[in-house]
Amino acid sequence: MEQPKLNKRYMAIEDHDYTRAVHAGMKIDESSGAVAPVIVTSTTFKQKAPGQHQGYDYSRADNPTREQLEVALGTLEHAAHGLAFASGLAAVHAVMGLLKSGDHVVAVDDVYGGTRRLFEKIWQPLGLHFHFLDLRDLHDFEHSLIEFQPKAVWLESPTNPTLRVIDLQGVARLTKKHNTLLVVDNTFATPMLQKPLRLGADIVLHSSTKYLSGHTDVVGGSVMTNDQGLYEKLKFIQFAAGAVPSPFDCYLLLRSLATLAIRMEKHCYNALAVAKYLESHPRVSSVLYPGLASHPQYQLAMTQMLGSSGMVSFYFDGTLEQLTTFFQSTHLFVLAESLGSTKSLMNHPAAMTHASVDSVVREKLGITDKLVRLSIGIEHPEDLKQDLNQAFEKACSGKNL
Ligand code: P1T
Repeated sequence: MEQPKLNKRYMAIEDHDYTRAVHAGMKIDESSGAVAPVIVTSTTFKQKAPGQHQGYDYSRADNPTREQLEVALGTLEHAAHGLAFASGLAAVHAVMGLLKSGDHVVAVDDVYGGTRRLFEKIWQPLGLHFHFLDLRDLHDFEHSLIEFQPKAVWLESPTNPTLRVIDLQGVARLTKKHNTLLVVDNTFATPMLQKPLRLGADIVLHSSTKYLSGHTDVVGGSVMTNDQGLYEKLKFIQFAAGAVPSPFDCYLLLRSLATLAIRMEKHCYNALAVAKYLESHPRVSSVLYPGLASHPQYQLAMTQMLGSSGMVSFYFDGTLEQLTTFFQSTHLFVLAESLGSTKSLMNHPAAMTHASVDSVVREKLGITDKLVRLSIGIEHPEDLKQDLNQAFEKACSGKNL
């Protein structure tokens, strides 16, 4: 088997991030000496006198297990502050709470379908104005800042599901110039592979459900920032609106974060191997993966990311009937929503994660009926390639061909 070279095309996670991932937010419990995080399930805490407590009065406001997770989340993004939410969309919703009716938002057009739905179905009727744009062209982007004077710019990079890469430093330079808040959804890259705050973002957000959790067993969201004022507002929204994760989910996430660096290393390695395999397959018309030299923003990805992560999309060259057979024929890849798991997953964005996006918009973005999104897990890459291979064969052999 040809080994991808251990260089920037594969991954170059910062040395200390391996250690940070293991130790971030971890503290020995002083009362028992417990090394693993203690799950504090109590919703309420005894007060010595009315209003006099030991830092915790009610778990929606503060909880010791959540606090450990929030320290860990902040540490991994190299941020002063981290906040944990009940889901990625709860985190998005909380950040949107910073804005008010009449404000404009410029958002990347290829944003996760659920984020777009939240913007269009919940926040737009409340008076916010959204402009969904291709943010790859910085000239057009600056023009939109001048035209709409948005209060916030919202982007993902790489985007979901077409894996476009946006120049974060270039965008940040312009949002600073035009005094606009820059929010980056870093779910696909994770802090191991990309640190948007360092590149100039004001707020970084994650669906912790994905790589941060990594085992398809926690729904969560997180928000990180270095800005004290923004943190205080977001902390208030977290407390007042109450979309907090359970202490058990916080514990699971803390446990998962310890292996984030080594998982991401393997996701990157496997994804490059699978992307190269797909690129040479006759039933694949094109592959979208920022780590492939054929990706239009390959150079940019190589400079702003430390690895291309585990998401690979491709266009199936065959009929829809054949594609359905392909989806039904894998043994390792599971046809399921979500991503970032140790297990490999596959998704048909047009019918699943992005079904809520208007079909004309989908088509324009390249989210066609033939687009397949793979979340490459940490299995052996040869097994993954073989699994795809036999599924292609089943789908495209005999009378189906
Ligand atoms: O599912 P939830 O934890 O609420 O996260 C929402 C979310 C936010 N941002 C990005 C980039 C996402 O991909 C998601 C969720 N995405 C999927 C479920 C998916 O399969 O793409």
